[in-house]
Amino acid sequence: MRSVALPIALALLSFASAAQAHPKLVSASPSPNATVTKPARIALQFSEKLMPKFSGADVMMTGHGGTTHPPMKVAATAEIAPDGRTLVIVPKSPLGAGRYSVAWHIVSADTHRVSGNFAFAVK
Ligand SMILES: [Cu+2]
Repeated sequence: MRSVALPIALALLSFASAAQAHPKLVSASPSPNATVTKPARIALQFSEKLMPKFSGADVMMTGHGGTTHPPMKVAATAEIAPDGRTLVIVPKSPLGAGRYSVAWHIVSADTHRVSGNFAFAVK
């Protein structure tokens, strides 16, 4: 009996871990490495629902006028859109021309923690 039960247990285990894949960033607006005109908001859509309390992003200005400077944090609010899986960041004042990086960290509803970052430019 043992020789049959073990393979079944292993098969169930691998099925369970496949079902709990980590959340992924599906799309971002502005998209990574894009140059855009004054975005009113930055939207990051993930593959799974997020826990609002543990999900957020920091937006940093990293350069402007052709120069690079130490990252300067942009004042912004972050909230989860009604779909439950999109993190929306709204800068308190419009983003000026320059380069920005977005460092995001999220916890999905199944408690997986993932983080990442990308850059875009405003012309
Ligand atoms: Cu700057």
